Amino acid sequence: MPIQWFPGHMRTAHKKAGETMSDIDVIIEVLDARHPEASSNPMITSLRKLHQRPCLKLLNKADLADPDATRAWLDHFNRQKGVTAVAISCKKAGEVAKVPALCQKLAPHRDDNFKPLRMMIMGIPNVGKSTFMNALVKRKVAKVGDEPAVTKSQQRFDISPRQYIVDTPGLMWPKIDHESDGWMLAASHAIGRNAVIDEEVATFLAGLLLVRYPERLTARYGFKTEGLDAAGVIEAVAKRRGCLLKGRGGEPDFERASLIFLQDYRDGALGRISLETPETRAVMIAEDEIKAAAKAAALAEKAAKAAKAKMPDRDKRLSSSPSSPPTAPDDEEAA
Ligand SMILES: Nc1nc2c(ncn2[C@@H]2O[C@H](COP(=O)(O)OP(=O)(O)OP(=O)(O)O)[C@@H](O)[C@H]2O)c(=O)[nH]1
Ligand SMILES: [Mg+2]
Repeated sequence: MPIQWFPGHMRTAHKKAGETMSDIDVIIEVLDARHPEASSNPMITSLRKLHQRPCLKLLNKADLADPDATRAWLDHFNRQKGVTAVAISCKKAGEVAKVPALCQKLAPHRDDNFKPLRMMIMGIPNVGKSTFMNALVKRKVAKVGDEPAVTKSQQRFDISPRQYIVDTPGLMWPKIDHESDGWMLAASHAIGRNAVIDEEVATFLAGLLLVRYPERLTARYGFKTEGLDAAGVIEAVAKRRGCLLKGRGGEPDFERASLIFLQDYRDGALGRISLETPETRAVMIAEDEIKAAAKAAALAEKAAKAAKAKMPDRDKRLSSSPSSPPTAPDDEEAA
């Protein structure tokens, strides 16, 4: 089942974000550097385009992402109109401190007490928006936590008479188009736990790591990956970490092993991992398009069969006759 998560408070938060944006100069969109496109909320893009606001994309948690993939993503985003992209880690104060100057470049006319630079932090849940705000103002003004939807309302902080910043609640959107985006978001804990099954998310992540980073699995858990499938990886983690169901003859506890595996990815214990690159994303989109076309063709065929089944017998005979017009009988030709 594809993952969807759009709780009610986000609809309200989206409306409020649109209202606040009218009085904002630059949008700071925080993305997860491990899957920046999967963590790009199309509703945020639409809002900023509607309000014609420049955007600084922060590929945050770069300390957890594969540096090669991050470089490729920066090239990709920096080619987009009205967008500047940088990779940072909110854990590094020096990287955070550079951000206001980058925003100032995007709105050079807003640089005095009468026209302060007005910045707004936006993004999906749990990408580090509030951590960024705290790091920027060097104080714990916003609550943070490693779970989605910690921030529930907007909060403004005046950095100086010339600059202020607004933190906003994490926003998802009503329908995630690509199924694998939902899995990536869930793996990185951007989706509420009530909307996902951890074992399924862990199995998705295991499958991806088997293809792209098998050596990390061996390095972390000490098992060889040859011949294993995704479920086999979780089973092997269960055995290595002693996750066995009590009184069931040593059967693996998939649930507990899944949580350990997901936490290892989220904490960076598996090393620096990116779940997508511009290339893998292009392939995924092409594959999804082929699947969608096949599904549409199957539906059309089913609809045509159903329509034919409803036809009276005479019409059925006509509709199954060749499409070229029947030739006239010899005697008509002669006449
Ligand atoms: N490793 C790493 N962890 C980070 C970074 N930035 C934030 N985090 C962690 O990510 C988790 C989420 O941070 P928050 O700042 O609460 O995220 P948010 O985007 O405000 O989340 P919501 O308010 O729920 O939308 C916290 O556990 C942070 O410590 C980073 O650059 N690197
Ligand atoms: Mg927050």
